Amino acid sequence: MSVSFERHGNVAVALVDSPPVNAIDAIIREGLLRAARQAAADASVDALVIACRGRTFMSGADLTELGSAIPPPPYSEVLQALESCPKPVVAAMHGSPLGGGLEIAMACHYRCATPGTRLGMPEITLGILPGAGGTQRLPRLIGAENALDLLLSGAPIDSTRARDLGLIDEIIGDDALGGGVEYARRLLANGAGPRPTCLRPAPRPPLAEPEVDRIFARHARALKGRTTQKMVFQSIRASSELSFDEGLKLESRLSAESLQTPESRALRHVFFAERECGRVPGMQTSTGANVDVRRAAVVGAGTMGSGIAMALADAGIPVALIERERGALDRGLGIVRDNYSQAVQRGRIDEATSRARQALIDGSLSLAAASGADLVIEAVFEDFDLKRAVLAQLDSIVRPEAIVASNTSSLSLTSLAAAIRRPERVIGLHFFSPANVMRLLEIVRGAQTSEATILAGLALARKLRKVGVVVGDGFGFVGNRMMLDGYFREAELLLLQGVAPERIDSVMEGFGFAMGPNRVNDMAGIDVGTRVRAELTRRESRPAPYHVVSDALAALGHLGQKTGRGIYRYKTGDRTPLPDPELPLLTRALAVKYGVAQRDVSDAEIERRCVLSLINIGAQILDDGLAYRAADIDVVWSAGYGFPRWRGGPMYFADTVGIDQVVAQIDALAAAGAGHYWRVSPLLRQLAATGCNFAAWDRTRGS
Ligand code: T1G
Repeated sequence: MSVSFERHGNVAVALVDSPPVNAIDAIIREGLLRAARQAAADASVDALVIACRGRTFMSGADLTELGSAIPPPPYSEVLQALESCPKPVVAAMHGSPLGGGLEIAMACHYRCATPGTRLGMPEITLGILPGAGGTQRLPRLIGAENALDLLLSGAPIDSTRARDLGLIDEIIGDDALGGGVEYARRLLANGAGPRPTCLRPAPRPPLAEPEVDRIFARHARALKGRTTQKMVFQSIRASSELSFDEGLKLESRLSAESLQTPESRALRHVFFAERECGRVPGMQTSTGANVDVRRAAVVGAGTMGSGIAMALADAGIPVALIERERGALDRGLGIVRDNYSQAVQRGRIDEATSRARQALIDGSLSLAAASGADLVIEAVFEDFDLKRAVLAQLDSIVRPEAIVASNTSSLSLTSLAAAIRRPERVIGLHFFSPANVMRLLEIVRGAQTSEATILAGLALARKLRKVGVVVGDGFGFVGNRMMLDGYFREAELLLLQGVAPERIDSVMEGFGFAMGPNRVNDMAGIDVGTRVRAELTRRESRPAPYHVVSDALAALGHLGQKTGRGIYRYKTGDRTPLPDPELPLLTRALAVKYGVAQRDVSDAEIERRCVLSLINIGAQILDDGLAYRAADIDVVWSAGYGFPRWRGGPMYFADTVGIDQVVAQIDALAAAGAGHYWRVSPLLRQLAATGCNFAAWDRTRGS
């Protein structure tokens, strides 16, 4: 970890080298400060270039430093030294100059970047207001409206866009250091001098109202329930209303405040949890053993299979998409085609990329097409006998070292694996629909799955740019178990008690879920859950009333959006849920049948019961050894099930409520007569008794 000071003739280079991502800590700040002073003092130096070794220019503040007081020197001192340097200072960027990294570049006098560079200010995704001058310098470089847009989005932009906006001056070749030095020489030859960003004119006040509204509207969905954006706006507005120094002071105060918000703590928890879950306690995750997937095959070209094929093709992996019948295969390939052409229409990819990706997907009517694959994923209809038969057939076709995966969402992987002679190479890959979009991948470990196979699953998740969480082979794995035994079951009990579905949905959307449970159920299809639960009852039993509303609706053929009627009603071609006047009749009859009393339930109780049910089953899952860490469960629920990321996931949320409180509330529900369902999980009880919480429990698990 270092910042070296090199000489390239009359151009000095401060070269940062702190793997893996050059996150800025005290050593880097100190090194840059020294370099700025040395360049200023040394008469033989005419210009200073800041560049980085490794895969990226500085990717932002070291987030592990942000928990407590940041050690000296402060960012402000380093940036001031760079900006006031009497010789031109050039930032030469590659990789992902993000957050504090980009703020350092903005304090330089000139900026250049390699063609593949992705520049951005992701702080909002961590609930942080930038604290190194970003909100004051960015508007001076690209205008207040563009700055607001970039800061609210948190997403990176490419070099071309950055140049068009005025964020960088030049796109150089692929070698950032060489290109940076060469650019500095050109600047010197042209007589260019220092050009401090802070001296550029402030953007003219006020920010244009309608444009601000449009920008906020553009990011409204992503920022639902959040507060950081208010600070961003306040700070950007200050850039045009206050002097540069006053603006910096305001930013600094707000940035420190932002770090203390519950939202920022929760978002940072999820950031690290998503990286931690790539490591399995007791396994050497980083040391090889990873099977390199060069060719893949997917059996079953339904919505799921086609989506998985696209996910593989998007990662550059050639894939055989296999179906039994021509018609089904054509439908699958049609899904692929439509998806890619939509992506082109929406400007996500260009025509050439779309063609290249489609060319990687090869339709076939024969299982023999799986013979050359390193990874075969079966994604046929969710039926045990069918899946087992497909796996048995594959057994004699696939290469002995190939990994065989099942995309089951509910069946026992261990039982399925018995169809294969080498069950150690069988794994569950539970993709979420649409598989080419959703980030979560549950990696299911069967009783005989080997370490090498699990590591290969994790490596695949990384290659597909998904977040892979290793889970045990219990009913519904982690996500669906918590949904069916916890959240959705509670939502159904509320229906039986006479609560309107739209109220349950609006309370849970108010809590921060993207969509309430009843809307999700209707969208996914009521029959999906019914089928999964039928599988469950072959293995385990659940006390009544267990999902009796869904089962009754499924029996009536009210399967949700696809039939125009489920928990809600729908007009043809319209997905807006409308109350179904017959639903209360159905729920009342079922309530009588199962002895459930109908009563008034407050919004607070709706929220409490839905969330506590998640926490309790989550704890049970940890007790049963089906997830390694509470934080893994947080990742599953925030990445795959719409739990608000800014609340950190259900287990983190439990810690913020207080484990004592959680246990007391569940005990109170049990005492109120809700019965067996509200038995506190032993782990929760134990944590409460020892004054511990999930974060502390995770720390005892190691990685
Ligand atoms: N701080 C500490 N560790 C970090 C880190 C950071 N900023 N970024 C990454 N890591 C670790 C990560 O935990 C992982 O560790 C390893 O690096 C590789 O990461 C003052 C306040 C740069 C695009 O938000 O988006 O600047 O698990 O697996 O896929 O105003 O990391 O291997 O032990 O993600 O190639 C703003 C966050 C900070 C950038 C690389 N910056 N990082 O992605 O690798 S706030 C960010 C990323 C700030 C200023 C404010 C990505 C990446 P381990 P990785 P990757």
